[in-house]
Amino acid sequence: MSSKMKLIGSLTSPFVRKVRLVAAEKYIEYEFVVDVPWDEGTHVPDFNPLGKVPVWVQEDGKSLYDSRVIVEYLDNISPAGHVLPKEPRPRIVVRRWEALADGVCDAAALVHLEKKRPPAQQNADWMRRQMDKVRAGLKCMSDDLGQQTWCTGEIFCLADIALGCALGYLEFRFPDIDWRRDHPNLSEVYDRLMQRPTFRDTAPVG
Ligand code: GSF
Repeated sequence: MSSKMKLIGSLTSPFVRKVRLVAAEKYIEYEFVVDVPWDEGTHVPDFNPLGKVPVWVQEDGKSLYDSRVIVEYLDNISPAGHVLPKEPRPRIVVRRWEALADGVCDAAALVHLEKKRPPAQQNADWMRRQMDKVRAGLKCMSDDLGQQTWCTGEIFCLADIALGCALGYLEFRFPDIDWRRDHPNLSEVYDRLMQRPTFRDTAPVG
């Protein structure tokens, strides 16, 4: 018996936001099941052995993860609003943008987790190492974006979605990182992205 497709995730994860944005930009219907993997009674491990969100559950009950696989799946199942180029070379450029933006989120999320530990157990060197990745990643994104409208030029695509999720996550969890001052072009592109209802509807809350 097939049921509606489901997305399992939290309202703050930048990786979950990336999937929500792609589904919204492509008018894909699904049920959003809010489940925070850190919560005591989470069901996430029942759908993803890695215990991470997002997890996409297909009509036949099969789970998909991680966010990059889910995004590629969504882009394939609906002809509307493609977010990934079909041609190999431009496609790789977009995937590298996604890897850079996701990597900034990975590093930032590790620092966010480390800060939840008792102060005596927090490793300053580890957090500094991760924040160096965040800062270097921001500089690379700013350099690569330059003065273009979107990451890969004149067309909005997954690169911009991934970039927006990273910037929105930093704004939400790390207000002390002043990327808007350090990189005015990133500030402009995020404001441009936030003019889209899909971005406003998926901004981190909580
Ligand atoms: C990363 C997902 C992830 O780290 C993806 O989907 O792209 N490569 C994966 N999710 C975090 C929440 S958050 O920081 O976005 C997660 O589910 N962590 C739970 C855990 O046990 O690590």
